[in-house]
Amino acid sequence: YRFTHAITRKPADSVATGLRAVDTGDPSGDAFRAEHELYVKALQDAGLTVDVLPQLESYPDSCFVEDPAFCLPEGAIQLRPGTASREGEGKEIRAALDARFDKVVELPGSGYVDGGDILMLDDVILIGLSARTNREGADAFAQLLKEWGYNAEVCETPEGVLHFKTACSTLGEGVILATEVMAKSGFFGERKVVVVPDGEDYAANVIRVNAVVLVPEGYPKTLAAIEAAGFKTVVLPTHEARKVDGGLSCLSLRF
Ligand code: CIR
Repeated sequence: YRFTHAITRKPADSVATGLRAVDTGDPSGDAFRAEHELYVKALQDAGLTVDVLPQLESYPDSCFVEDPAFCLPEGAIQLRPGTASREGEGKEIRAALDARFDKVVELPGSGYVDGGDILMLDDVILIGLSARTNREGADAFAQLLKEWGYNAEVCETPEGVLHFKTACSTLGEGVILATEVMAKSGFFGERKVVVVPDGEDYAANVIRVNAVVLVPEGYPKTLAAIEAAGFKTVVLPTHEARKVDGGLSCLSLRF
C-alpha cells in the first residue's frame, strides 16, 4: 500500500503542559517544532504531500494528530479521544479531514477511541482497549469498520502501555515490530514479529512510509533488528515528543 498524503499539526508552546505518565521534564515548543520540521521533511522525502496544520495552543497534545482520527482509502473517521483535555481535538481536525476526503464520519455513540490504539494489519484492524479507548467506543468503531468491509478485532492493551501502538507497529510485508510483552500477547497469531531488544521498548513505535521505515534516534539495537529483517530505515529525533509519551506514529495521519 502506498501513502500519498499526511496530515500533521505543528507542536504548540503549550505542549510543555502535555500529558505524560512519568515526568522527565517539559518539552520545549521551539525544540519540538525543530524536530517536527525534520519529521515533515522525512514524510515529504518518502513521497507524501504533507498538510501542516497551525499550532493549537488550547490543546497541549494536539500535535499528536493520530489520536483524534483514523484514515482509510474509503474515507476518514473523526474519533473521540478518551481523556478530558483531548476530547475536543476531534472537532479541531474535522476541517482538515473534510478537505482531503469525500466521506468523513464521526465515531457513532458516546464511547471513546484514540487513534493510537488502532493497528492496521494486512487482513485485520486491531483495536486495543486502554485507559483511552473504552469498550463502547471500540465496539462502535469495529462495527463501522465492518460496514466499510474491514475485519476488526478488539483486544486488551497490556497493563502500563499508554496506547496499543506504543508497543507495536507494522513494518510492512506482513511483519510486525513489537515489545516482548506485546509479542507474547497472542494478538498476532502466526504472523512474523521482530521483537524489540531489551531496554528499547520506546522504539516499538515506528512507521512504515512507502519505501522506508522511520525509526526514533537513540535505539541502535532496534534499528539493527529492523534492518536485519530487510527494511530500509530513516532515523529521526523524537526527544521532545518522548517527554510527553509521544512517538513517530502519533505525529501524523497517513493515507
Ligand atoms: C497523550 O497522553 O495523549 C499525549 N501526551 C501523547 C499521545 C501519544 N499518541 C499516541 O501514542 N498515539
